[in-house]
Amino acid sequence: MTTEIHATAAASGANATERFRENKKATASSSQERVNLLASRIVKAINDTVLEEKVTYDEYNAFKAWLIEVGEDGEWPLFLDVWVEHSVEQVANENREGTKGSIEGPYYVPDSPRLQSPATLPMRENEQGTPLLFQGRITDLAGQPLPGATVEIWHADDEGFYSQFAPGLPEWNLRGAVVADGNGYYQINTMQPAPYQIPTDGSCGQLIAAAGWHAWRPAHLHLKVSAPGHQLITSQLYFQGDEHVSDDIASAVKPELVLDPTPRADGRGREVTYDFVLDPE
Ligand code: MBD
Ligand code: FE
Repeated sequence: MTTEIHATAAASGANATERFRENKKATASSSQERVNLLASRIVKAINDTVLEEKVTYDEYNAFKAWLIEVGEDGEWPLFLDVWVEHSVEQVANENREGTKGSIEGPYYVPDSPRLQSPATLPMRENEQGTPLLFQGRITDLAGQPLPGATVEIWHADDEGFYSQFAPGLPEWNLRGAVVADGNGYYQINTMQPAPYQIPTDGSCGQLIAAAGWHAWRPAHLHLKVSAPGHQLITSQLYFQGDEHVSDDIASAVKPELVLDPTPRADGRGREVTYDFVLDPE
């Protein structure tokens, strides 16, 4: 069992690293002045911590060993997305007027199957969990519908596993790009995701245990919503009643992003309506 879990964490880290390299190839280059500013501030923050907290050689060497392991485990995407991305997202979206954004996290895969609304996400015949009908409207800031808008959605299964980052799942399980109808409405049939626990046997898990933190993110749907002439928004939605909504290890919950699904009239799981509002380009 331990080996199985270890293999999962390692594979997940390696996949996330590989994905990042593929997706984010074309990064803008910063000026020498900007690199100097940012690198100097980060190095200074570390040195200030060492001096103020009187860090010992034992602690310095433990830190060095841990950093080496993060790389070996392929957990840099996980570490950065859990502990740093939320601030980057806050800065990036501070002037948005429409739907609130949230972090992308390490498990996005582009080019998922394109589906016309109303859609059912690819899932196994015996997919476990509570069915969820997720629906709503995509409009501009003035409330005008945006026909042809697309809702890209990806999320964990009922056990907290993401396809392509855990073994044994079909390639596009619980991933899809759903095209809204002519009135900007989308309807997505999926399965309620489970809360997500960060792999406990990798270097991030070690840090969490050593610091006495917890490893949980609340259950969440990941989304990228777009429409021609409008800014793409990357966001996440959560579920009321989940204890980790107020205690997300990735600090990525905002009150506007918490859903409260209701039981469906036909008794088949739950449903919830959430409208997206996109800022102009
Ligand atoms: C996730 O599913 C996630 O969304 C983030 C941000 C980090 C780790 C796992
Ligand atoms: Fe996630």
